[in-house]
Amino acid sequence: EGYLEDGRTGMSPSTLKRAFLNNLFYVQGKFKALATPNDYYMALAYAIRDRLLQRWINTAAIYTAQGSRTVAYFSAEFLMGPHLGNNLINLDIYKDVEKGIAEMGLNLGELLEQEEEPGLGNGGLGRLAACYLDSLATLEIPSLGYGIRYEFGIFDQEIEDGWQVEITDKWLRFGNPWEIARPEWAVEVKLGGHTDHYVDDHGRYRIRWVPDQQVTGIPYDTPILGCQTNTANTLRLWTAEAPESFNFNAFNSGDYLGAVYEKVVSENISKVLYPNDDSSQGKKLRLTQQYFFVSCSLQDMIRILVGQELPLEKFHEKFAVQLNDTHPAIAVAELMRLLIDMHHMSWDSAWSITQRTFAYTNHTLLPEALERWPVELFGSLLPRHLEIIYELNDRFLDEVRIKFPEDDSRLSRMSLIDESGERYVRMAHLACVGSHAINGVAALHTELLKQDVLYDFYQMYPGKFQNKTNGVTPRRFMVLSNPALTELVTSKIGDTWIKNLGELQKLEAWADNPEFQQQWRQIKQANKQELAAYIQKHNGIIVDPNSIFDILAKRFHEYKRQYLDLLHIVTLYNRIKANPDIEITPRTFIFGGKAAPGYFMAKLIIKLINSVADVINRDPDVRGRLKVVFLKNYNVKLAQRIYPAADLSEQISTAGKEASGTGNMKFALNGALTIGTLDGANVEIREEVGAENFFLFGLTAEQVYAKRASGYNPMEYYNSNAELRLALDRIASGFFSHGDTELFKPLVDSLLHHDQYFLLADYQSYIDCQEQVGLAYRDQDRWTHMSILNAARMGKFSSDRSIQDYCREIWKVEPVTITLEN
Ligand code: 26M
Repeated sequence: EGYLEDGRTGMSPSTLKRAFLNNLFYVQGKFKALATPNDYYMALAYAIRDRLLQRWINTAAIYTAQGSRTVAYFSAEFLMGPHLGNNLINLDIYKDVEKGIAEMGLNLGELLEQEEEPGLGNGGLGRLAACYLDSLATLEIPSLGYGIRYEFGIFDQEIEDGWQVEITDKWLRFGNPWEIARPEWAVEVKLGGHTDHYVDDHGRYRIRWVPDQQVTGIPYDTPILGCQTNTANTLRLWTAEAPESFNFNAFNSGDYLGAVYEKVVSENISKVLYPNDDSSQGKKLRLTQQYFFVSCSLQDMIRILVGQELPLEKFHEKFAVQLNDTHPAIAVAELMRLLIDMHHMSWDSAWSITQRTFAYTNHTLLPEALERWPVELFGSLLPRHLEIIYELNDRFLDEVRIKFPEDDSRLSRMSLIDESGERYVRMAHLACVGSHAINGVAALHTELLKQDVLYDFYQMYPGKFQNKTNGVTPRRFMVLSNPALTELVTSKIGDTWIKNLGELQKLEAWADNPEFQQQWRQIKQANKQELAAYIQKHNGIIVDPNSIFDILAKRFHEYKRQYLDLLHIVTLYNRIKANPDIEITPRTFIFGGKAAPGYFMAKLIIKLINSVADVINRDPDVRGRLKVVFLKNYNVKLAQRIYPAADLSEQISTAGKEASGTGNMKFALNGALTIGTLDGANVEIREEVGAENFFLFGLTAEQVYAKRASGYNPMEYYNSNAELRLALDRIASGFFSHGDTELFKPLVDSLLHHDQYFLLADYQSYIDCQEQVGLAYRDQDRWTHMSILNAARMGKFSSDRSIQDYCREIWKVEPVTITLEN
């Protein structure tokens, strides 16, 4: 009573309100009559940021004082999604703030909508990094995320005449209240040039890198708050700037424009995220990005180490570095260079530290997606690193020779340099050799890595291989995105499941309780209604919330088989056209996802979905039974609306192609049932939920390999399956393209003549399985029972579990409790 809380830290509703109005006035310079929704968002964001800072500074102070062992998560992508809502959840003040905002006549949901999401990633790999930061903070593990502060993140997707159009993502347009620049910790990064081998004043042999370009890396820090803890870790992203002095000569010699040009070139390094999620292109700028953020980060870590008065020999004791795929794998050579050339350590000591520092996560089974760089390009950018890699390779191949004598083909298979044609540096091999642990991201994926993609490395270093099945954060993908379901669950089992997802199992006791079932259904229904309203607003299509919401949302890729989903849709359509009175469980097919701008087939599939949608949604014969919707610009924000509204989750990749998948986990956590193949983490999801609660179809990975080996002929399926033939013929006939028989020809032909991903082989099994889905949905009690069990059994797929496994089995780090005293 009468006591005034500190306006920047106090958590009471009245203090929060005062802080909000203060910020509106003093930060945004507005009063209510002139304030825009964005002003309100910013005023709230700054109020919340103030409350984070105290935790953030305390966390940093305690880590520094204790010299805590720290995880450094190196990733070219962090697909964070909007911060404000998540911070409200993790601070446990969402409800209070919602109420306070409402009392001022505003709507929190509308303010949250204002935040431009930081889309600094393509898809699964970048989102995984973001979930892991959330779990690391929640588990109170000292950790840093290191990456690139792209000025333009993943493009915004527009749809014009059914085609994907890319728009640059100007996410920093209105400023970013969540970051703080730290120019005092800027570092210099060298590029290009050549090396000098010389003898120093003390007669010692030394190597000097004489670069022809230099850039400055400026760190920008974002606090990563744990859930219901005082821990606030740091995401440190680097921006490239031209150094103040490097082009002084150019200025002196009067080449002003030349010097400014150099500045522009430097700043290009952190300009844009590459929008492809495979490694097909081999562009020099991409390698420059990778080296830039890795060098900045390792130098930063050395600064931290030295600041704590620890010797360089303790680098691997202070830090565990996780390489998120091979994108940061150049770190292996860079740490060697820093230790040897800059800090004069011996090769053997440097190598021992390097191997004990790094661990490598692989995310792909597609051999064509393994990163490799032409030796010439590599050497022109990183001449010293190429020398180091050659030396590493010599020593490594000696080791291989000792373990496997007289096996030249093994040597050339394992070499860090691919010499089968044009010469390439193989980044996965560098990562394997330079790391003490190598992991896949789901049990099946890890097994296939050992049997196939990394078979030789498994034979060489069996002890390095581990599995770490992916996980997702229940904070963002349940508590924040599905508040009604969160409340229902909490009313039955308390709220500790939020940090201990295994406790969801207690819901099994309620799976057949009629009242609980009804509440569960009502929430799903309300979530579907919200998505239906969104669809009406954005697509102008009216969908029926009583129909099955059958959803496929992920990046577009041939192996993910969006096209197989379409063949099912066209088959149902054909059935109705042939037999107008046929009984079909009404369905709304919803798609979302971006295609890489240069991926012709993926873009054509998007066009086909929109073309099929146009025809089906207009056809009175199917009214009330089928609708098809393509939601543009699938991103984290939209994903948070989609998962809670899904009845059916489509996880239909060709077995053996999807490393894990994480969308599959987010759907099931929100009570969707899965129709899926035995691929990636689907295998483990099915194990957890029980075969009777999972719609399985398709060939196994083994059967796919066998079929490929014995000569797969898709045409046989076409010839022998009338419904399949009708579906493909309908697409080829121009029925969905105003009579144009050329437009979709590449898609039809690729199935008939190649079908690399076995769509035709799996077609009938998929159709039959979908029939079972339709029947199951008609029995709503049975469906609800299955839905509850799916959510109840998702405990394993919390990213908290994944991170605990990484901590214990790879990183060997312990939690550090943060107190808020002082
Ligand atoms: C590489 C080089 C140049 C430009 C871009 C890239 C690149 C960027 C992203 C390559 C791959 C990228 O992402 C791959 C990815 O997202 N993989 C997915 O990772 C998830 C998390 O482990 C898995 O769940 C998915 O199965 C896997 O496809």
